[in-house]
Amino acid sequence: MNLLQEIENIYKQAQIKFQSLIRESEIDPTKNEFIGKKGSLTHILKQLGSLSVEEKKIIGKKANEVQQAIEGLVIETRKRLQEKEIQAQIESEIFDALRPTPSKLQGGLHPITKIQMEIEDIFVSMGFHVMDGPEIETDYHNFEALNFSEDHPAREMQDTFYTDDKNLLRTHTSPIQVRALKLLTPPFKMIAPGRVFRYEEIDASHENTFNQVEGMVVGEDISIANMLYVMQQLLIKIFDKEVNVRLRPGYFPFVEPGFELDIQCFVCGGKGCSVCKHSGWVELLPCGLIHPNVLKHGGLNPNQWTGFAFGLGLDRLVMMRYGIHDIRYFNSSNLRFLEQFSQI
Ligand code: FA5
Repeated sequence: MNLLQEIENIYKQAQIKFQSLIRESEIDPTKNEFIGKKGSLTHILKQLGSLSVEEKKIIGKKANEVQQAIEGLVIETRKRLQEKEIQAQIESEIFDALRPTPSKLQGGLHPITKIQMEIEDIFVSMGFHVMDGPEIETDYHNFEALNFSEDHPAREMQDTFYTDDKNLLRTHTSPIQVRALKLLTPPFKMIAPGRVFRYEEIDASHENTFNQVEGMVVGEDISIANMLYVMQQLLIKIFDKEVNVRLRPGYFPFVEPGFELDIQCFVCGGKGCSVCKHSGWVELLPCGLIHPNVLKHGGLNPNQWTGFAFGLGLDRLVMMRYGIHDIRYFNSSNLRFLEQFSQI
């Protein structure tokens, strides 16, 4: 076979070989087979020295053309395989919302959402409205109307993020008390679940983003006994077993008198752990009789109207109900944690 034919054959082989490649990593070794140091075309080029000037011209020209053509095959093949890879990736990532998922991957409600829904049902069965309020609040609703004057030291306990226009991420659900007083005609009963935010040092029982359920009853002659009855009903229905509670004085500018209702820690059974800060008790349900100034801000006459309010710490209640030893699981998006509740 003469050299020209050999060169033609090398090109044909190269075409077939590059066409058959399926992985980008195969391109360089294949290129070397033909035009690398020990490639078949290089081998022919090395023989050019022994040819006549005339033959050198013809064979050399042909060899150069084929070398360029093989370089072209390399570029073409790389492009083809890269496009194929991108296409395969796109196809593997297609999200078909209508395709049924294997049951293990099916979504479920977050444990906090579940208990919130249960609490709403319990209160609706007692004749309460369920209300909502904005997460970005005015200073007036979050503090001022709740009897926290501008320089009140109790504001320090609830630091938060402020927007440029002096609004803030609400630090509790109590601003909905003020909104309810303006919106509803007394006598009324309402609860308002929602997410709240505080500049907080995070630990096993403190988050910077957590959930509360505000409760408020307004009527004539509302007493602490009425308040305790409602709290008791809530705890009996949520825990479905006897719960040890303790009531102690608590200070909140918007109630008078104010109380802290603590429950015995379910995580350690009262022995002491990181959740209850080794006290055996967990602060869960602060409450009290509505301060006359708050009623006035709501446009009600405190000589006629009375009431009680409470602010349940929903995350901690869920922790007690399921014996969860760290609040940080709730916002962690950890599927191993969340899946445990999807079947409950
Ligand atoms: C309040 O937020 C008052 N607004 C509650 C209230 C309402 C009192 C109506 C009286 C009348 P406090 O800061 O204690 O109070 O929070 C209420 C509950 O939220 C606590 O008992 C606790 O269960 C929960 N809580 C407070 N801070 C955190 C936090 N950083 N992480 C998780 N839960 C929290």
